[in-house]
Amino acid sequence: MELIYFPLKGRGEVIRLLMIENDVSYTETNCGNNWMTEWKPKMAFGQAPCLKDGSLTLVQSNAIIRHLARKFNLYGANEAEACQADIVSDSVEDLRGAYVNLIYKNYEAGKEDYIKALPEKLRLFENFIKDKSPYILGENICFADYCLFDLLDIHLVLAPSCLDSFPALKALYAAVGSRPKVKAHRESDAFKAMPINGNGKQ
Ligand code: GTS
Repeated sequence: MELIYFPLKGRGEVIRLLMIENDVSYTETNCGNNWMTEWKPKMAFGQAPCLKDGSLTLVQSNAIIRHLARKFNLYGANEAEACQADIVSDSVEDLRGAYVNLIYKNYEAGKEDYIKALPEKLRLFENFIKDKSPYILGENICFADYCLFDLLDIHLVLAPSCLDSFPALKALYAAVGSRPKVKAHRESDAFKAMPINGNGKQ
């Protein structure tokens, strides 16, 4: 596969985790050079990431994530489980949207209020997942676990104590983070050197 994206964690990181966990051999193409002139016009909706998988060219990070989830059987064992996974991943997307807005549009003025309002938002995730462990659906990991893991990861950088009152979220974060391939990836120099966001704020 080929991941075309900026050299950022950003919306690429869940895609990377899904490929790494499933032993996909992939290359990364940095679309940051000549983005406006060369790359943006090639993207169906003018944005990256883009994933090429054989004859498929996909944009929209969540479409890419769901494609990989179907391909690697990470979409739950039945309709009820698939719905749970969708609910969590769409809720992750809602909070990611607020996070991206803060980072790119209102960081200095908005950070304090954002962090103040964060527990209320994380509490909803905690309540939704707390009956199952260690993953959202119980023993078997699904794609939304990676989405939630990455969301928690970027929020831990913004607000290092944000999980202190949320044991289920803490447990999920630890469970995904200690999976051997995830752990090895996160210990790599390339991962450590890669910024979370494109403007240096985090
Ligand atoms: N809904 C899209 C998705 O989920 O893929 C949003 C993608 C998006 O916002 N991409 C940004 C982009 O292409 C980069 S990043 O926010 O993921 O870092 N920006 C350049 C542009 O010209 O819009």
